[in-house]
Amino acid sequence: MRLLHTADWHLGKVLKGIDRTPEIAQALQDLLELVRKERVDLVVVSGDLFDRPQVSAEAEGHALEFFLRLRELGVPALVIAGNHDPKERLEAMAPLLALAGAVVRGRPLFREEGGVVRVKGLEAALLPFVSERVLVKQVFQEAEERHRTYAEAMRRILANLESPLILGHFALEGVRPGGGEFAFHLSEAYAVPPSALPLKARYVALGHVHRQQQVSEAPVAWYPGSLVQLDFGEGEEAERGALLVELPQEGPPRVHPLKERWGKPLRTFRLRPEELDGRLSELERFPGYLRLVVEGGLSPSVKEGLYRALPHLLAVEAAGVAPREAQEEGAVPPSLAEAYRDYLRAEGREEEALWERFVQVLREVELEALALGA
Ligand SMILES: [Mn+2]
Repeated sequence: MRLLHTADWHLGKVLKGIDRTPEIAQALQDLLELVRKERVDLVVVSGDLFDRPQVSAEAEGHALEFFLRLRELGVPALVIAGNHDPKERLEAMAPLLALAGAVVRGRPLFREEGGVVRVKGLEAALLPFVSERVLVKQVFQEAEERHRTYAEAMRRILANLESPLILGHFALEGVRPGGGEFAFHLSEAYAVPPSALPLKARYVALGHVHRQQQVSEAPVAWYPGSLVQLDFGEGEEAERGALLVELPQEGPPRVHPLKERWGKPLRTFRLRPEELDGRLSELERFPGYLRLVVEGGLSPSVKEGLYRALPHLLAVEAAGVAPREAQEEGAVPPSLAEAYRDYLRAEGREEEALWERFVQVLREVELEALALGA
């Protein structure tokens, strides 16, 4: 059996006013061509089809077209919601997409509830993203078990769903972040230990982290990465794209990263104000989108002149203040929820209700930020 494994499309992504949807749609067109040419049997989409709860009609249209064209090719698909997806909307669309041969899951289900499906003779588990509190509540239903962690809940549900193929949207401990993911959902509270992956799985098709990488050998688990470079924080050279996975009747899967690259490059140029004139032609020629980080910053009028001269310039920042710069590659972003809990503890105020309220507000802010395309 030959799988095409993809994730993190982020249709509807708007980066500083630029709609990236056409670049992502081009990637999807090319993937369809690959499905045909490589005689793919099954397409696997491991979450984050969309960038936020409300996306443009155009973005939604591209997703629907993708599955309808797969149907024309006679190729079924398995789809789970990621943390960015409008999961209720995906659930609502599921019966319609089922007509196109795509099985779509917006929320996690245990095996006995339909969390495991059979497609072309292959058993596959579908584990969409769900927030920590919702998952813990779903898995540990007894009130005295509510202190359990996301990792424990994931271990329990993964064991329940154990199947030859597993789709999941979460960060495995030790993964190298791509830089453009939502930091809170990569934090320690959301890290799943590799030992939680059922050994009997033959291939674990992950989504969530935008840098392509293999994260486990037993069982074999990969992130395909995003289709395009979504954010300046994601390295221009970082691996990304899609994976072609051969799953033989027996023996280990063979995973082939596709060499195709999509979308425009995003590059940050760091320079001193006096270097600007000398490097202007280099900036003009750059074929992608630019961000300038200038030592000491620039006056509003110089900035304005630059934006006029360089239509592909998306941001001018003063050195040292860009928040993303603080996140060194590979560093584990701190969990605000954890930090607040530590603070309360240090203050001698272990008030669970207060902490819960904080997490709730944090989540609201988070959703708001996603809605703004952050
Ligand atoms: Mn994502």
